[in-house]
Amino acid sequence: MQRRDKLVVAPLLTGCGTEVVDRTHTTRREFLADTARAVAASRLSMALAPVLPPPRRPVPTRAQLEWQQDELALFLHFGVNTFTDREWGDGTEDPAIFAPTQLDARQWARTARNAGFRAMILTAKHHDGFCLWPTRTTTHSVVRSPWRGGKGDVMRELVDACRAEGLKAGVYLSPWDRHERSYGDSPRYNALYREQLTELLTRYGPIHEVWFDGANGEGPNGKRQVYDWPRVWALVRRLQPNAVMFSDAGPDVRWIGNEKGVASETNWSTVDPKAVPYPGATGERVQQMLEQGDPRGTVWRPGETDVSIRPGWFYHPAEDDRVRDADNLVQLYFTSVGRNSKLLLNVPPTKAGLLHERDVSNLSAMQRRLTALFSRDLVEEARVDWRVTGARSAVLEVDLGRTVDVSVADLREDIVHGQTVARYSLSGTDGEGWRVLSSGTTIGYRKLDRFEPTSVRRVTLTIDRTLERPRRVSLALY
Ligand code: FUL
Repeated sequence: MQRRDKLVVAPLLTGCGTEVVDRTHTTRREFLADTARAVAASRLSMALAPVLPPPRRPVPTRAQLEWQQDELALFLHFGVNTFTDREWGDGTEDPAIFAPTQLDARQWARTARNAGFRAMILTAKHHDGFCLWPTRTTTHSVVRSPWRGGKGDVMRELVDACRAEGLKAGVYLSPWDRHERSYGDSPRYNALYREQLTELLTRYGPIHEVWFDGANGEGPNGKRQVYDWPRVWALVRRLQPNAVMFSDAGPDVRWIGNEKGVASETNWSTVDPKAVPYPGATGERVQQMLEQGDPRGTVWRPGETDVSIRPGWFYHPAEDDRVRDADNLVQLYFTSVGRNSKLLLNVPPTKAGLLHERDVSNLSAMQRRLTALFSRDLVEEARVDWRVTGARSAVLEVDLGRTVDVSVADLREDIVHGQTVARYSLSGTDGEGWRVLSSGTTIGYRKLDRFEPTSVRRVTLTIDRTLERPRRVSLALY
């Protein structure tokens, strides 16, 4: 008697589902023998099967990649505080005090573009609740100000200036609102906040970054406002799918953990999203995640370094002599962009509505310094040899063909494929002994190392540890 059985072979490690093998058996013994052979074969295939590739490590979205490649964005803190000379308004300010006499967003945009910046982000509403655009949600706005006869719209002027100068536009909308009566009445205020966002994200064309700060005070009813971040984020995704959202908790870009302009030397663009559950969360683990990211992180969330060119975020005449100079600004570039971050530099407009001449001239001096510094890459005409030396190590050897002085190394991973370097060192020789020029941990989008000018003819970059099979790292020397 012949029986047809369907023998089910679980492929275990092959990872491609269950195979069904059609066999013909004559006796029960044959069936058992066949089964035993199949099990042995499957064991063999277990032994021979390649180990499953580890889950893919995170990579940036196109928006996150472009955001990082832009390197520099200008932050503009402007509003009633500019006129009261304060940092935080309390919401009782009379809208009539907002009266810039020469507001010229083209001057902001030209300054930004000439200094190498690629985007501008405006505080459309700060904690005082005064709206710089004619919103339908409140009368506490430019509509009640004498500026442009109550017909003005700073957001519109910013966006138009960005378009005219080839910059991207972004918006800051403070969730904390010290003017709004519904603040603290959580569902009501959350609905108003979403309406404000909707106006900002539907009236002005493409917005490339939406900036959320986590400030969360008490409402006039004494109750703490509970923000509904998941709904806010979903709204932004729907209205501006190409925008990146910034906050401590991302979801696209994270805060770098301080406002001094200094990213951590170790800076992974991946994070564990559970470690910073909402903007404004505090704690040691939160702080470490913001500063350093996490090599085992499951999401791509690069860090943004926000800092002001002056001590305050808003313009104060008393700080005109305390504007960061070109040296200081170049240093900021090294400690932000040069540490796998992006620099969001605040340059606050004056009461006139213009960027102060001191700030403008220091920015353009910074740009000249950076252009001069990076004008000639000595590796460009050199012989370069890249070798993978182990599962997690590699070496890049450069022969410059002649002895030259170097003082800056510019290292880059191709982050389209993610970030993998965890430790490296760079050494050079002019023919007599090798000297360590710099060493570090992460590289990411860009790592800039400055060191004492050193004469070298050959330079070796040793990648000691990576998280995955090493991918080529690029090196430029200046
Ligand atoms: C902080 C605010 O409290 C400051 O005023 C400023 O806007 C800064 C960028 O974010 O949380």
